[in-house]
Amino acid sequence: MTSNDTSRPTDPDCLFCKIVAGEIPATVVASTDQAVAFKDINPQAPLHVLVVPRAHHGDIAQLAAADPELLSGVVALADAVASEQADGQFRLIFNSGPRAGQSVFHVHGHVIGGKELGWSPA
Ligand code: DGP
Repeated sequence: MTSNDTSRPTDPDCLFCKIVAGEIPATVVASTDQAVAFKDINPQAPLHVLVVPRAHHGDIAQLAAADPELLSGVVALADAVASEQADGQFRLIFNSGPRAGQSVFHVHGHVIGGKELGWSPA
């Protein structure tokens, strides 16, 4: 783990840190000084955007413990994207750990919507 010029934790080997830094291309749909929203490369619904904090944290529990205000900023960005693209109705999923389906270990919320969603995801 290192820090960038704004003393934000980053990981030079992290895919999503590279997307946040613009080193790997992604379709960014919204951003704030705290977080970035970009389209998932493998969309599961008409709206499927990932919201990530600019700072590197491994999963949602680590983010909540380290910086609850930043987690709030991530959720607010998810809501803003869904308000613009899905009438403000959305599912926000944070996979946490490999058995829960997490494959990228920079916390990200899946913002899912744009259609009638079924239940259960398990
Ligand atoms: P998860 O399995 O919860 O860790 O979700 C990771 C998501 O990241 C998965 O839905 C696919 C997406 N993804 C993986 N690599 C890339 C990439 O290079 N660009 C984009 N836009 N999304 C990616």
